[in-house]
Amino acid sequence: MWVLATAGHVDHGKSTLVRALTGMDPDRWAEERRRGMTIDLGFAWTALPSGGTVAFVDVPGHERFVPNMLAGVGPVPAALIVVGADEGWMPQSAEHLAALDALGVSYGLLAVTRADLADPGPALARARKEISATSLGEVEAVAVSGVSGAGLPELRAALDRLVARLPAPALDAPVRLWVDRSFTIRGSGTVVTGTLGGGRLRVGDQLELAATGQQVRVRGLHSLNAARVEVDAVARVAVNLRGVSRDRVARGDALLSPGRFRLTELLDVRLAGDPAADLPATLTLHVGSAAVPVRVRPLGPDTVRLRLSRPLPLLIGDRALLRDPGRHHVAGGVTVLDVDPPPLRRRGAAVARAAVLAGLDGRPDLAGELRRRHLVRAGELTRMGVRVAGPPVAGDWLADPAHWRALGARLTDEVARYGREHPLEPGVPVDVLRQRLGLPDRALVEALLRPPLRLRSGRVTAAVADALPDPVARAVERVRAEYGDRPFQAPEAHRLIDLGLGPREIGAAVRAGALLRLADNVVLLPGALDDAVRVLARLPQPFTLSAARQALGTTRRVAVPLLELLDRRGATRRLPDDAREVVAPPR
Ligand SMILES: Nc1nc2c(ncn2[C@@H]2O[C@H](COP(=O)(O)OP(=O)(O)OP(=O)(O)O)[C@@H](O)[C@H]2O)c(=O)[nH]1
Ligand SMILES: [Mg+2]
Repeated sequence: MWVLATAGHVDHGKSTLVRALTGMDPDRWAEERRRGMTIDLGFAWTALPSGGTVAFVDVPGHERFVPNMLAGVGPVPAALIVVGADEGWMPQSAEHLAALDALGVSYGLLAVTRADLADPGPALARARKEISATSLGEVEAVAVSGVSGAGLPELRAALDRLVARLPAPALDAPVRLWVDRSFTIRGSGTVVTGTLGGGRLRVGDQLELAATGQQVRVRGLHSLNAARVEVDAVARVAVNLRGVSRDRVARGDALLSPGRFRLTELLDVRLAGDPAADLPATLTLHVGSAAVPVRVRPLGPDTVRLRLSRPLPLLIGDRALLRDPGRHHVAGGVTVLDVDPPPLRRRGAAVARAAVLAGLDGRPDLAGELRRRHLVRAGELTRMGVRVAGPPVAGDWLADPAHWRALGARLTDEVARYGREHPLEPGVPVDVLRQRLGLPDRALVEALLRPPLRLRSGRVTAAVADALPDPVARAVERVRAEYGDRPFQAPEAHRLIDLGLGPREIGAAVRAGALLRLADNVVLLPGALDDAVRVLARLPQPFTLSAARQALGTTRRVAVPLLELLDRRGATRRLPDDAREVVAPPR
């Protein structure tokens, strides 16, 4: 099934056209039928010549009901724009188009209706011109009459061509069903409806209501008026919920896959439309079927921070729009850049933040998020809409590689410092290290340990220092100090000699686990193997020697034996074409 929303000025014939196409009346209310005007969203569907089904969310055109219109369009990324041949382009034609543009809707069709009343040519030319300047670009246009039926076969054929182009939904996506209606059915209880844009719903599923966090269970499902056990996106769907009373769920709420969304009240966004500096301090944010008052704080020329009056389940990259309800003005489209932005307390923080936002585009980017957040749980990133790849450093913690290396170096320093401060204690308690490094989890301290550091009865000790003769231990310490922050660069042969590390000394250090030998005269610090796998796992797989060398920031002298060692250890696999892939993440 495909879903399209209508759009267009009041009385231009949207509902009449939907009725002519589907045989169903989208105006559900007696008041709508009496006044001959759509007030709230209407729903109807029909089979297309190709056999596929298209459902319509029919929206009201009157300017008073634009918020209802936006609740219908929000979750539907394709539109049927209707313009009356007799009246032509009108204010709500423009406002609806501005809304579609702000939401980034890029699939649509133009129907110039009431073509029995006037020559459709001028209206068609004007509408096409207006539409072509938006995210919709060039659209197919058809002249029709909802009354005589002229042009309807052509419109159906054009609908078929349009839906064939619509992108396939992601069925493995978590469910975020924006509620556009809620009502009760006697004997069944609460029912909500919405447009399912991604994922899959099944009877018995456990879901979560965004507004209250309440857990609910799917008791029954309907799509196109038929009971279903399972409904795949894209679909219009009615969900009968167990465990929630009708007054606890309303339009603007969302049914969510549990634990898969972060509810946020603070957003940093990029604007397309009015300059940030021109925005009023309060506006209404429309996203999905929700409309939420927000306070606006400009950060950069086209970036602002929004404080929402109630939390919403938003993801990086979500599209939304800001509207000034008083002026009937779509202030602009919004692309969500960050759903968990840092507080701006210090002087100059806003300027610095604007500089960060200038480099973001709303495409979730794992490496960038790690760079900015340093250390973050995988689940938290997933809930922001970031696809997590590559192994965690510990538990479900992901770390920025450079930050992780710096932490490793600081850990070594702290262990040494504690040793000087408490010469009689057998090492540093893990929790002391956790606190000194400002880490949120003991598991991170343990994961940072590299020989010669060891964990013994809850304390970290530098074991090798005792096991190695003094001059060798000092030489290893020098290597660690010089190369700790560039773990994939090996000291040159002459540097090893300067340090007093001849073959025998290197042998002793390798046996004690203080150095790692890749080849004659090529040694690294012992953590380098795990760190290398972590870096390589983030490359597109498989990767070439040269890609690995660049990612590791090293030379062939190190990269070749390093990869061979990883191959032997089964961490990487060499493919017939000499490319490699990461097999097993480090422990
Ligand atoms: N002659 C003629 N009349 C039409 C045609 N389409 C709609 N009408 C009439 O125009 C009036 C408005 O039509 P609707 O379909 O209610 O318009 P709408 O766009 O849904 O209006 P809102 O929902 O209020 O925005 C009705 O009286 C229809 O009968 C058409 O193609 N030809
Ligand atoms: Mg209507």
